[in-house]
Amino acid sequence: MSAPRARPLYGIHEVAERTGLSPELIRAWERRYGLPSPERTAGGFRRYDDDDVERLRLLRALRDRGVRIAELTMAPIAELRRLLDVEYGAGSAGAVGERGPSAEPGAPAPRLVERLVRAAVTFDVAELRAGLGATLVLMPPLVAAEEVLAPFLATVGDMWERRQLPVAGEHLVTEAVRGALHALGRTGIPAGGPGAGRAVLACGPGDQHALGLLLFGLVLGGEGWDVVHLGVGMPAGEIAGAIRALDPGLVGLSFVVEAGEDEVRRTVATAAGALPEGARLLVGGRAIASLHGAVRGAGGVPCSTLGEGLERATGAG
Ligand code: B12
Repeated sequence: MSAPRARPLYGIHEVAERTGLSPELIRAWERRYGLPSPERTAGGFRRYDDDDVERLRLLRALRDRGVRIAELTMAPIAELRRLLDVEYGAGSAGAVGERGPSAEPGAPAPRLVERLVRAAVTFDVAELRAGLGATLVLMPPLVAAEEVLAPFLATVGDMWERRQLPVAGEHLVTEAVRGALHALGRTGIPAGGPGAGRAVLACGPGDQHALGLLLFGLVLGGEGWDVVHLGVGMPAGEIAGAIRALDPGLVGLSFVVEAGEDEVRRTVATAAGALPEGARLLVGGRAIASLHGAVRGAGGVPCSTLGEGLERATGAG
């Protein structure tokens, strides 16, 4: 018989603080792997005990050392500690500090970002491809997208804006990321996983910023969605026509360059009007940051991050 469960103590934000994992990722692990399975208050809020926090800290440390945590779903805490100490030579007490191991200078995600930025700046194409390959092979899609590719692309974008990287460097990076995603088939894994439906993704009318949706496609593909990219600069009527033809369970729109509230509202409402019954319409991108009310009013679900998009895609919260 298992030992009695310790008294639940922490809310999800405190657990996020203690483990260095985002609340979105903690919920995603629970949904995907049942890890951990916290108590709920009468109001439905998650409450985690010390064992849950310890398990999440250990899993984060192992994941940061390149271990696929899907393989550790059933492992007891003692086994996770042993793995970390013996197989990965960490010494669990030291390796898993209050903020979690990604705060360590040697953690893989920041190291990969640094490696990729260096490759971009020096036009080292082979190293760029190798770094992207390592990211996509070693890390679960949400982690690869949120912790490596998004910060990498944001850094490259900032450098390009400040003229620290030529246009050619920015294009090289965009094409390398696109190429790596296609090569690994991560932008369009056929339906069959937990998502098991079709997702149609499009940039708003006149918007040429493709990378946010490319990453969202990676994340959705990892969950089994059959991802169809309509690409950049899509007029509202065209998006609606494609939705009717493709019959998706999920539509994702991105607005990065400011289009104005009217255009966002009109595009979202037109897409919402074409949605099949039960399908969801998620809307993201920096240009909707102050337009969440307008997006909701037009029938869309505003999303601030890729993790939130994934949560909304599956209906979990
Ligand atoms: C690269 C870039 C471009 C490239 C895009 C290349 C490509 N293939 O995508 C090109 C050269 C085409 C371009 C053009 C322009 N750009 Co530009 N661009 C950028 C830059 C430097 C980086 C954007 C980027 O790719 N970031 C990386 C991605 C991964 O992050 P993201 O887009 O923020 O998306 C994240 C989230 O928002 C989320 N997300 C996004 N969409 C969605 C959707 C869903 C459903 C979900 C769940 C999540 C989600 O996921 C991502 C990961 O976190 C930004 C400045 C910056 N540093 O961010 C300017 C920027 C976005 N551009 C800007 C502008 C003005 C333009 C131009 C008008 C001309 C110009 N001055 O350069 C044209 C406009 C073209 C058009 N009509 O769209 C402005 C927009 C400002 C504004 N207030 O509107 C910015 C902010 C620069 C600036 N500081 O002025 N640009």
